[in-house]
Amino acid sequence: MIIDIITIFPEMFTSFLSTSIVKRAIELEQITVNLHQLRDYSHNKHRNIDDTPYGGGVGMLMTFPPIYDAIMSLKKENTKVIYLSPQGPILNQGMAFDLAKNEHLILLCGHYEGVDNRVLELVDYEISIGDYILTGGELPVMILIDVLARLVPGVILEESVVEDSLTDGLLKYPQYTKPRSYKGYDVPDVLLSGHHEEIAKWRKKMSLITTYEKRPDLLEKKDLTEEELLIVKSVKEK
Ligand code: 4GS
Repeated sequence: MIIDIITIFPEMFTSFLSTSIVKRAIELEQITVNLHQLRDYSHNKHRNIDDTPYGGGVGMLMTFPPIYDAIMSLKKENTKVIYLSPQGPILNQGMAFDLAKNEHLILLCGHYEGVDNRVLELVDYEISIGDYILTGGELPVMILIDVLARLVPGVILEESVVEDSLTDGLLKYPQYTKPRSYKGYDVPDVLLSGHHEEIAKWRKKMSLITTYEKRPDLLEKKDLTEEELLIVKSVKEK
């Protein structure tokens, strides 16, 4: 996957792109990330990319021409353009799986009070990372790249993605590591039993219970089987 980022603060990405799994994804050439300074596309000698809104009002807007020129110079046949903004649907793991199938993304980082609305005509997806207001779109773009990098085949073990929280719309079951007992805090016996079928059953049950207790909203969006409904019902009754 090729990712072109349009930003007025390319330096913000330096440590993010050179650390941990994202760094490895780039080294393995599973993703290629190119940074583009929006000011390089400015139409004036001061390299401005913002102006006051028509009709009046507070603050500044990012102007249309530099963004148009940047997107058009980078866009290819198979490109999707994404604008990270609080006005889009909120990113979730299901959307991330779909976006990870793309060959080429252009990610636009917003600033100020937003963009001239004509920019939205060039955008395929407007996506938010959550219902709060940030100072710029760089962190949302890093979050999206982080989410996508681990879904591109070959970056992390496929089993890890399958086992992730939210891959099946449920939270993950509780996990434990050594020691089996510390100051009276014990690991559940079933995990030490070596009985793989029992362990799988317990994990499935605990995944449902954990989701019911911590994120009941996720269960409402999911079609549960008869067996799963019974498990949830038995927790509700307690
Ligand atoms: C988000 C968000 C955001 C909005 C950028 C105000 C600067 C800011 N972008 N998800 N202008 N939440 N962007 O807050 O994506």
